[in-house]
Amino acid sequence: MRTVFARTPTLKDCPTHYCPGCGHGIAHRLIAETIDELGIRDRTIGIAPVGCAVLAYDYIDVDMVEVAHGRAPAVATGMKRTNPDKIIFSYQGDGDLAAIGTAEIIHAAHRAEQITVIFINNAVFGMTGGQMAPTTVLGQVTATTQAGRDKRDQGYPLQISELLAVLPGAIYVERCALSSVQQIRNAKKAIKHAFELQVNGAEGLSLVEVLSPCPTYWRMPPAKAMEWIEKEMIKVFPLGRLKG
Ligand SMILES: Cc1ncc(C[n+]2csc(CCOP(=O)(O)OP(=O)(O)O)c2C)c(N)n1
Ligand code: SF4
Ligand SMILES: [Mg+2]
Repeated sequence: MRTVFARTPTLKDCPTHYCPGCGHGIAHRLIAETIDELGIRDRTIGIAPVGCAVLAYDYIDVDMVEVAHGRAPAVATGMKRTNPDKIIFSYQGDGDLAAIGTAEIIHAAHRAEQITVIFINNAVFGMTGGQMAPTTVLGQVTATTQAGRDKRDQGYPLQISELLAVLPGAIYVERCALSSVQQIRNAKKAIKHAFELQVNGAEGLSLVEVLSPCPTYWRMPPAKAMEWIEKEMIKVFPLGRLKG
């Protein structure tokens, strides 16, 4: 029988711990494909987050380091500055990057660190039980906003890509989504471009924000979660290239 779709070598051949319909596995595959297509597996180092993707090092077959919650850009800075020939990427959730780690990502971009950041925005703190994140949209029910997020009590959703795009040290910022085959293809292009910039020695930080489904804590089946990204999330987090 002819193989029409195969596992890319940098994605390990093992089951993941993710819930059915979770976006993390799709994002891992896009990163692994990119690493294989660019031929950089032997010189790439990844940084795994604290969050549901804490075990990313079990799935993406490159050297990886686990760091404290939100601190990936600081660790990536040290790794890239001391190993300029390596390709350094961080993989961070919205709790990790847009809550506890807000200062780290803003200052890493401000310093024009030559790193690649994959920012998985699923609008909740998944790992800890679905609490509100800075990226939770208005009206969204979470474990800590049982009546829906209210701007008077919890403020507005934080659009971190727009914030970063104004910094001169952020050379490429794009937002994409995992809500359909077409969007997943666009996300792949964006992730590949972000890695290519670093491979080519571009002087600055590149970040790809990925709107990613969390059916478990959005309390809906996987197919509905894909629709919810298209209908609700994209209104707040418009897709496209913000910089570069
Ligand atoms: C210093 C510190 N504070 C809080 C926590 C608890 N904690 C673990 S994961 C997490 C949030 C994870 O959410 P996110 O980064 O959005 O990742 P997701 O699970 O949604 O992919 C929090 C608050 C921690 N591990 N360390
Ligand atoms: S809780 Fe959400 S983000 Fe975490 S593995 Fe399950 S679906 Fe994915
Ligand atoms: Mg999250």
